[in-house]
Amino acid sequence: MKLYTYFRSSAVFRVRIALNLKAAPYETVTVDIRPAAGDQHKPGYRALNPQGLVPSLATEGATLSQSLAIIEYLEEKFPAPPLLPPTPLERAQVRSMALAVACDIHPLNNLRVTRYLHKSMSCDQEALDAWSRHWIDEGFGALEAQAVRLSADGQHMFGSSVTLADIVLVPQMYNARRLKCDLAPYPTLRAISAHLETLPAFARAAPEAQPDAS
Ligand SMILES: N[C@@H](CCC(=O)N[C@@H](CS)C(=O)NCC(=O)O)C(=O)O
Repeated sequence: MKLYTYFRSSAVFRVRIALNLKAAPYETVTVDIRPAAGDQHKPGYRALNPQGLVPSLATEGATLSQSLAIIEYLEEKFPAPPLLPPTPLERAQVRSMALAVACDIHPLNNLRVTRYLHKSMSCDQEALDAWSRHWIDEGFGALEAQAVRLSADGQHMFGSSVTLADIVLVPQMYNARRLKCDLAPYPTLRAISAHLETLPAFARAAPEAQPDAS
């Protein structure tokens, strides 16, 4: 498998964690998404991923996009260890937390959105940071309440083992710290993330541990 990656992308960070947890072998190709490089917009990459976003995962003669679809693919191909709990109700609870981040927080802070706000709406960096922090704050408030209800040990978003919800939380916490969000109101999320970040699969997936980190 070949993962198209950029070290600081939180969507790719999710996939790296899942690949590590599954001990699935993969190689990487760097797609530098910074405006000066703009590799994601080049025709060669667009042919693989028409959205022009990372991650992409080349596998079995196809190229998959969307981090959660890729992780669900990995879950089916490599069932151990499971990233989703056994019952339909529990799986829906885990997906609900993962989607709250992946659909309702992360897209609003994405590069193409903040670039549009800057270029077309004349927002300066201060306004952009305030925008990003607002949506993280809004999302983390609800996520904290869900984690309080669903975590069994204060170290995992759901129950007492790693699930998809944990895989999505840690990269979003990384973003929140980069944006200097006030995380004091989210003690449960902070404790869970602190624990997860000590696990080798998460530590090896961290942005600063990537060969393209700069
Ligand atoms: N929903 C997508 C989001 C992918 C995404 O937004 N990737 C970002 C990096 S985290 C990206 O490629 N941004 C490039 C750009 O905005 O031009 C997923 O989960 O894979």
